[in-house]
Order: sequence, then C-alpha cells, then structure tokens
Amino acid sequence: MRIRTAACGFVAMAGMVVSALPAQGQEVPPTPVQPGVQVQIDDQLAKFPGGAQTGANEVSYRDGRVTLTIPADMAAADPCATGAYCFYDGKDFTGRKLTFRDCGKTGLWQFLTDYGFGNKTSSWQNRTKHTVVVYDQATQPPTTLWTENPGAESVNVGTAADNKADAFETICG
Ligand SMILES: [Ca+2]
Repeated sequence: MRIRTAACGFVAMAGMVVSALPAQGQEVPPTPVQPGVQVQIDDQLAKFPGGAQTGANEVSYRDGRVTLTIPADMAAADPCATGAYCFYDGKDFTGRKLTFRDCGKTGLWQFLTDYGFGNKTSSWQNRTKHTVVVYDQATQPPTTLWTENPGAESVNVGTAADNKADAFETICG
C-alpha cells in the first residue's frame, strides 16, 4: 500500500511538471529508485534475522537456499527459477516471492512463518521434481491446503486456501 501511494504521488507530480514546461522536449523524470523496497528489506531483516541482503530487492537465508524477493511494483514479479519452487503473496505470481530449493527423502518440513510469509500465499509454482505438500497449522488438526506436484503451478489457490499456508513438507523427486 505504501508503494502504491508513493507511485500515485509521483505520477501526479510528474504531470504538474509537464504542464508547467510545455515548450521544450522536457526531460522525463527518472524512475524512482524503488523507494519503499529498501525500507521493507530492512524491516524484514530486523523482524526475521538470520538472513542477508543479496540484491536490491532480495534477502537470502540459509546460504541462499531460501530467498525472499520484494518487487517494487506489485504487478512485476519474476518467474520462479528452474530447480526451485516458489510461493507468491499475490495471485498470478505477483507480489512478494519466497523461493526454496531443497527437499528431504522422507519429507523436509519448513515454515513460511520463519520468513514472515505465514498466511500470505495466493499463488505458487513448482519448477522442481519434488512434491510439496502445504499446510495450515492454525487449525487443529492441521489442514492440508494443497499438493504441489512436480512442474505444476497455480495462479490462484482459491478462496478456501488463500492466505492460510504457514508450513510445508517437501519430498525429493
Ligand atoms: Ca496473499
């Protein structure tokens, strides 16, 4: 929300500049350098320590096996890398993206909440040979929300499962 507000303000300001200088080929104001992203990264590292900033919009944990990507624009999300599986905050693979690369022969449990990603996932991509089973642990017993088969993806987890995932198990494929 903060980013969206800032972007709207910028557009309004740019419009004023253009109307004030109608004559010459005006200089287009430079694209703002992701004003909110660094603040979000600093906030992420403070609240979920153990990671390190590894890019302008990226925080990595566990020697790069887990990566959080924070896009400046909600609509602009990178695709999930081959060999990884990704959880997205937004539908259609948008918004914050949390990338994982590992698995366990008898299942590897991990927690989205360790990275500030609990109750957020709205879409996902699995570009590995692994199978990922995703849970809502807020219920008793835990609810199985969905299963990510190798190579599968979902642009929308559906209303019943939206923003509920907090843990998952990854079985090596
Ligand atoms: Ca979401």
